Amino acid sequence: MVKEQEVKDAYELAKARYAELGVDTEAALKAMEDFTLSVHCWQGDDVHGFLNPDVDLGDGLTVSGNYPGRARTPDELTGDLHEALSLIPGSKKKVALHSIYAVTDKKKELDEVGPEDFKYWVDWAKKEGVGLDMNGTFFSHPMVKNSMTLSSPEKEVRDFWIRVGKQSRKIANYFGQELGQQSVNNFWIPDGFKDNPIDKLAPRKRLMEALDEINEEQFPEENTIETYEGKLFGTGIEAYTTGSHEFYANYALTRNKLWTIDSGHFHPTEDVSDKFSSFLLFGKGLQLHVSRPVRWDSDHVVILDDTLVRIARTLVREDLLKKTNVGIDFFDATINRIAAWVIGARATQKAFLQAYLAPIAELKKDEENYDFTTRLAETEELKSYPFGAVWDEFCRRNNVPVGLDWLAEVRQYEKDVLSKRA
Ligand code: RNT
Ligand code: ZN
Repeated sequence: MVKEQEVKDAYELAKARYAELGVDTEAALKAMEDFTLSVHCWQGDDVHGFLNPDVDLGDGLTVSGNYPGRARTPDELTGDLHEALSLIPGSKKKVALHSIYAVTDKKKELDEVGPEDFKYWVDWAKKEGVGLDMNGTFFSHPMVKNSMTLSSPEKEVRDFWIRVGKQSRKIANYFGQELGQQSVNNFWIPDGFKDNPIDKLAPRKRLMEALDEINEEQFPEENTIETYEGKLFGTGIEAYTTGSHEFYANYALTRNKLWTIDSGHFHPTEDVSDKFSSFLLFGKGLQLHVSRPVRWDSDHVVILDDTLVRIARTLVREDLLKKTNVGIDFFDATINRIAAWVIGARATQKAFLQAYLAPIAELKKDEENYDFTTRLAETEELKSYPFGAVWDEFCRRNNVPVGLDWLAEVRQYEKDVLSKRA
């Protein structure tokens, strides 16, 4: 066990070191108290959901591994989420759901689930003190025809998915109403072609019209807002993605909605953090899906790597967090799933804390005065400042385990709960 006094002492030393550079660690800790992180529910059950849990995950999504203890019921999933959330510091958290996580009393189709089927989650969220975000589910269902949903040439197929989209908005509105905080409703649809299409325009036109139809009903924005997630490609749709980045950025801009940037959905050499200001100078806001692509959109557990550091730094330095919702999106079934949540969430928070621990105003002045020497010298030196001591103090103040102590708790939970799942 980490000794509390040592954490406090180390923090005092770190505070003094940062103060030399004009950085106020207390201000950074305070900023972290206001930082909201949306934790995706689907890491807990490998994206099975409760509606058709046996349908194979397809449509460009892959979860590998079969680590024991996958959550199979609503109570198992909320139990696991509760355990994970208790090991993640910070007072503002949300949980992101999908249509397939509806808890129904009788068998229902995907396009039939509505607010009444999410009462279970709302009751739980109230108890847990978290907000809820939403995602309509447009995959893993027989109505995905030839890799198409909302852009299908068949009206019957489009109409089915339009109903799914409309219902997802009602559900998100219900979350906002009940929980008193805006529910961000994310739309990702897997549509595309494996091989070169003749007509790239027509499917996009159908997708645009279907989204407009989904958006006909008006809901108060304080309850919910829609956000749209594009992709470069998916397995099985290598040649053409209907919902490309440009498609959704333009859709979001012209409809006054949000654009989702999933860090796994770009070319490996693209710096996603460079897109924030380019969009936000014109657009209403962003939703992030922080993920980790290893060679492709593999959805590895997020770690504190350069990409994540750049994402956090950019949002903090450019003061864009007030227009950006940060969520995580990954699924790894080769490791303990609760550990996966905790590692990914804590890495994301660490990146933001580190971003706050910099003399940002002074660095901006240096830059404006063409003092690129100080800019480089200081940002390099900062990398070895005692950031870890401030992070530990953040955990201590939030009553969550410091350092690796959380792993012992996960191991205990694994022994008491997960290992008993057949
Ligand atoms: C898929 C998208 C999408 C999903 C979740 C399950 O490529 O990233 O966000 O991961 O909706
Ligand atoms: Zn995503």
